[in-house]
Amino acid sequence: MKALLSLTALAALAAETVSAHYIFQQLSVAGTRYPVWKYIRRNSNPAWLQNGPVTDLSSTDLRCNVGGQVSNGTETVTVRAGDQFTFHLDTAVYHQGPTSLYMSRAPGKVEDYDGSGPWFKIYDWGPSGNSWAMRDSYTYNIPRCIPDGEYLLRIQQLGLHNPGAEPQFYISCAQVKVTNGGTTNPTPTANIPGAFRKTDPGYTVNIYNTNLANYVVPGPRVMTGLVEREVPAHLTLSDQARSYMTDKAGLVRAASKFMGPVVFIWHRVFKFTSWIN
Ligand SMILES: [Cu+2]
Repeated sequence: MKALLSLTALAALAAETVSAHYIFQQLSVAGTRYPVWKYIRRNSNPAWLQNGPVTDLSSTDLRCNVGGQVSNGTETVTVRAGDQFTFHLDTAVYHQGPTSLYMSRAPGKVEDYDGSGPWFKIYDWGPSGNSWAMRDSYTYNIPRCIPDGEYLLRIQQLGLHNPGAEPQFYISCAQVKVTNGGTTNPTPTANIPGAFRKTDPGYTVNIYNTNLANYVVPGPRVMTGLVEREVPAHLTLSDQARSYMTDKAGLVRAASKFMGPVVFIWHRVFKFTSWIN
């Protein structure tokens, strides 16, 4: 019986391992979509494992995927602070869980940077009711306030679909050079590994029997000081409201419920007026 059980477990593991998962493999910046793996560090997994997850919470592979500590010839794209960017996947995300965006400033050239410095978070797509933002692309903006310099721009989707098994981290890092930035050194920050712990409620949660209204996405809080203009116009109203809610600047937070719809309408009016001009 025991042998049969482990055989079943092994078969399940094999099925999970060889089945295609998904990976963030393509970057757009300010409306230009670049070829697959251009400006994104490609993991060193064999082809059949290319879109597999990282699960070891103590591994440096959590930074930029397996082998992602080195640039391995990846080029760096110049972006303006405030620019919109998109990470595209090979296959739409299909494991429930949150998606987050992080950045970490390289001390020098990002092509020489291993991601061992502090990371700050710029956005979370958390649950909405019981549903998750499971998409084939995720779009946000480079914060306007961060200093010029070269950064790793990291996206992470955490697969929580299999309670009891290890949650799965789907990760990619792009190399960006930020220009036209500001003077804010974002806080809070965390190191990777270290930012995600086995005890985090957002990591241990059984998503199928929990009220997700108070779900907290693992990792540091979204950086303070993000302002309205960084909320992409095409996001849904609830996405916009949530992005205000994650900003701990008290004033913005207090005004969020009222300002969300106002900004949403403002965007629409603005789009319309730019269209008729
Ligand atoms: Cu999978």
